[in-house]
Amino acid sequence: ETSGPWWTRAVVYQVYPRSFADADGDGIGDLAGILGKLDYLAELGVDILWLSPIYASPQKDNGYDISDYQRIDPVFGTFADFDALVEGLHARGMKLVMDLVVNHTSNEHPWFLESASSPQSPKRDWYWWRDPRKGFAPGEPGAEPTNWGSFFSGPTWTLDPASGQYYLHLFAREQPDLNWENPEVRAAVYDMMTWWLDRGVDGFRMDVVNFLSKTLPLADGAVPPGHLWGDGGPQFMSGPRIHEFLAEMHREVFAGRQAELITVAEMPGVTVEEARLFTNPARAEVDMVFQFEHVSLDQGPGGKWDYRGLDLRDLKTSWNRWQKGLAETGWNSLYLDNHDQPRLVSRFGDDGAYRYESATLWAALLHLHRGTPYIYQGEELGMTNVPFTSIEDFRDIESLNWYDEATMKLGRDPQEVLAALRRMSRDNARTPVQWTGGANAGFTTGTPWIAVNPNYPTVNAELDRSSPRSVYRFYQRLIALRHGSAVVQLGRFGLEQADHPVLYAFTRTLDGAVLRVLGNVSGEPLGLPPGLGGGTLLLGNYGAPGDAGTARGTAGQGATGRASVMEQD
Ligand code: TEU
Repeated sequence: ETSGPWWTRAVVYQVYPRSFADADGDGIGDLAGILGKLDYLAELGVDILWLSPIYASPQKDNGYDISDYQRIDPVFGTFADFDALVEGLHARGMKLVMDLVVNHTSNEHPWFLESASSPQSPKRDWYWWRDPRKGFAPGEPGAEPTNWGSFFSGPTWTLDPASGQYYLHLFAREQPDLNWENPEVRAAVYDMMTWWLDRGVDGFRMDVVNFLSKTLPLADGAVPPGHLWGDGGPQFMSGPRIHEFLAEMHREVFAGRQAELITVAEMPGVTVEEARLFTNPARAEVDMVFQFEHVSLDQGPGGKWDYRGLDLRDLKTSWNRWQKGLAETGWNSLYLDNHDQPRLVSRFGDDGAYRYESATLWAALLHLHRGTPYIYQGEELGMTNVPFTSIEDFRDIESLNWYDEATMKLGRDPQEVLAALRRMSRDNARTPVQWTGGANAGFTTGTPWIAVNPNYPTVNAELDRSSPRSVYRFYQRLIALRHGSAVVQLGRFGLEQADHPVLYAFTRTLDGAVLRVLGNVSGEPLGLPPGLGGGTLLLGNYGAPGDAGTARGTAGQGATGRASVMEQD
């Protein structure tokens, strides 16, 4: 059997610290809370903990707006707590991956305060400053240097009245983009990364890292129908110098280190062809990418709020392309859930009567592809989307800004916008992890910063782990299967029945061993098509007569296929 790098056998667990576990009762999760759950994670069997940002931050984007890269925000704890977490993880054979957010800082970062202090500031060129568009006065509508729209609604340029210049922010105005063309910026980032590695960190998940290189000169993008602003994506996604920057980062920070480190590049918009280059070990850029194709298949031209439901065949086509594309060189990340996505069992499956069957089916389908699987906190409990009732229930800047833009600028019906938020808002993934059926689901003794999902009495770790139909225990077995099976780790992927609307059938082959995975994502029992025999891993078709599952596995219908994971030779 061939064997690959250690992370081909690893499973990652993502913690979004403010919603994981609160030890000091202020209603916000913290490092001490995570420390108290290390045995829970060790028992699950995960190898790597990816920790979303804990750095000093005004928390406009829940920590993805960093004001000091080398300080821990007091809301999460102290460096003593951090060192205890590193020690606790390493003592259990687990690793710590930190979130690296260096496409932008907070507008309260000293670098930005200095840069914004004057056009003559020595740090002016650490960010993107531009005069108003030719022929426009500062502040005049249309004066923005380009017509790009922000991911969080509105323009990507904000005026600094003192200088009459605009600064660029692909995300919130509180998240100014660093200018990676400036070697001083790159050197400062590399020094900071080295500082964290020296503190015992085992690697980084790099936030929108393919946005670092912008195509120059900055120019307008096409305005998609129904949109207020242009699409700058083609000019900042995987721009002209991105490979140069990532190769330099690898050389300056990682080369020569003996420890087994890992780098995960979050790359919205990355293509398979580009990912082959980014993750080709011979190029020494990054180990694996987080791509976004499969989490946009259920969206129409209006983007994430324009929900169209998922056709399984589109998912099979997309994942097959990524499996084939990175089969020889490179490596896939496997995820359906994270802090930016709604809960998978609600989005792709059935979060009602057949929540267990659906959560376990999708877990098996995901984990048995070739790549490193990522489990987002609560996914291992089958946590679901949240029945938000009003805009006051939301906290996420992306959702709140969209609500304002859609209702105030686009004249959309607030109830329709709320329905879209209920289905796709990132806050679906950010309500507290549900540990028990007790007060606040055992997350905090205080008032949680965002309300606990009201289904916590029936969906919580204590109940799930004592149930004969435990999602947690199913994930445990999936992880153990990956740890022990070279076929699962490295087996070549082969899609079968590509055109079947509700059967997801694929094989994994290595050194003559064949693993067959069969998943019925519909709500109806499914007779297996002829010819699917031989060594199999059977995901049973235990579909119950629930709502008539359609080919489009939309929330509330779809998967009831139960999964039983066993490998037969
Ligand atoms: O997300 C980048 C990103 O592409 C997301 O904004 C995604 O497009 C959007 O949320 C889908 O609705 C990263 C972080 O994961 C996210 O939490 C941050 O808000 C963002 O970057 C800015 O740092």
